Amino acid sequence: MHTQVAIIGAGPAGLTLSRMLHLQGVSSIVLENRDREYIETRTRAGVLEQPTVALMHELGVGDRLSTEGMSHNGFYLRFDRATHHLDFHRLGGGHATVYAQQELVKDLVANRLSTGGSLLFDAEVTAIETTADGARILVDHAGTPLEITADFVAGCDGFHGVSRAHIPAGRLREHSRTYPVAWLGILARTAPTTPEGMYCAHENGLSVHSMRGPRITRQYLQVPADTDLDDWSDERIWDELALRSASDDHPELERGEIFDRSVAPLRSYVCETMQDGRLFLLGDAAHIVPPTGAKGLNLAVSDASTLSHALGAYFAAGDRSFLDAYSETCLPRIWKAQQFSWTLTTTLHALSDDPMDWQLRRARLGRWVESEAEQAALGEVYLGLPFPTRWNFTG
Ligand code: RFL
Ligand code: PHB
Repeated sequence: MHTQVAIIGAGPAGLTLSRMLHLQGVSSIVLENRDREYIETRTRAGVLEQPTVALMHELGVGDRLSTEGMSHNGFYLRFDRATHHLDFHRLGGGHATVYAQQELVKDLVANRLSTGGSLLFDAEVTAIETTADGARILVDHAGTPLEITADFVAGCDGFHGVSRAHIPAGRLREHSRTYPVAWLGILARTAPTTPEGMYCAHENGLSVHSMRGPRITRQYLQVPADTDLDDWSDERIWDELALRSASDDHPELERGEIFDRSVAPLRSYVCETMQDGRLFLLGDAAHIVPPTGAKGLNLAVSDASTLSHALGAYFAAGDRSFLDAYSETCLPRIWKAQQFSWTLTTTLHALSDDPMDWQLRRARLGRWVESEAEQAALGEVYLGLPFPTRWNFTG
């Protein structure tokens, strides 16, 4: 089987890339080692930047996003028992949209299948071989070996995928930071705590109060990195969420049935370079941000935008310059998102017992709520910096 671009992984990066290539007349095959139901129900991100939403509309996958996505002007911050709204829309225009990652994945999968896309589930890539003018991919397709040849390979297989290891160690510069904390995330049947998402900084640690609809909330607790979910009963989760979000200006947190729970580590990681010959890395395969600030999925989509543009230029006019510049085009935006996530992470989490650290964090939080200049700067990144390059899909 031959294709112009073999895409490893059907997450937001791989599926978005496949759709964009299709619109540019470039063929691709998406290889996903999980089944369709698994990737369409995996609970993960929820906040989409403005450029991500705009792109999804251009790609013809914005219908449900328009009707079911919740458009937010900013977010709430709560500390010292007081609630503050950071209204980024008022300061600079734009909105963030709350829409579950698995819903976006469903929309992209449905679109690719209905437009003749080649998407193989239960297809685990076991080996990648690249030469100067192509690539060979070995796949275990539900127990049957399969070989695919391609002009290019897009490694969209997440942080634990196989494609990053294909770049020779000597060419790879890795930057990594792990945090001593994780996020315990739940989905619960309750009304949203605040009309838009909220971060609460408390001496016990961060709590985050987001939503997935008028009666479904997504909430997170900072917990130690080695947390065992079995140690967290529903009552303990609600007690801790209530304690960390207690305020003098809002009623106590509503409790309800918890129907999904997980623990995710916090990590910052970037690998430079993001390419080697015919192989390109996108999304979590190349970089990870801690979830504070909600940048991961959006970075994956931004990389897909940059690579589809570069591949489009190559296949349309034989111009390799955008492909050659892929890493250096992506990395400045990735580092700005890393910096933003790191600032939010270190300001909102309790990462030390030193009282001076808390005073420094409070001072920064104080500036964020009192200064419109600080809010405008935060808002620019939260709502989404422009994508580095973009194919014009409208015309
Ligand atoms: P994905 O989504 O991990 O997809 C990779 C896919 O590759 C497949 N795969 C393979 N397929 C074939 N052969 C192999 N050998 C393979 N190895 C792996 C996997 O099965 C998978 O389907 O990567 P992608 O596309 O780069 O997307 C990245 C995002 O998923 C991730 O950054 C976000 O979920 C991060 N994130 C958030 N991002 C946001 O933008 N906004 C948020 O609000 C937000 N909240 C979050 C988050 C991540 C979280 N967790 C669970 C880490 C909240 C949390 C709690
Ligand atoms: C979410 O709604 O899942 C969410 C909200 C804020 C974050 C991360 C995730 O920082």
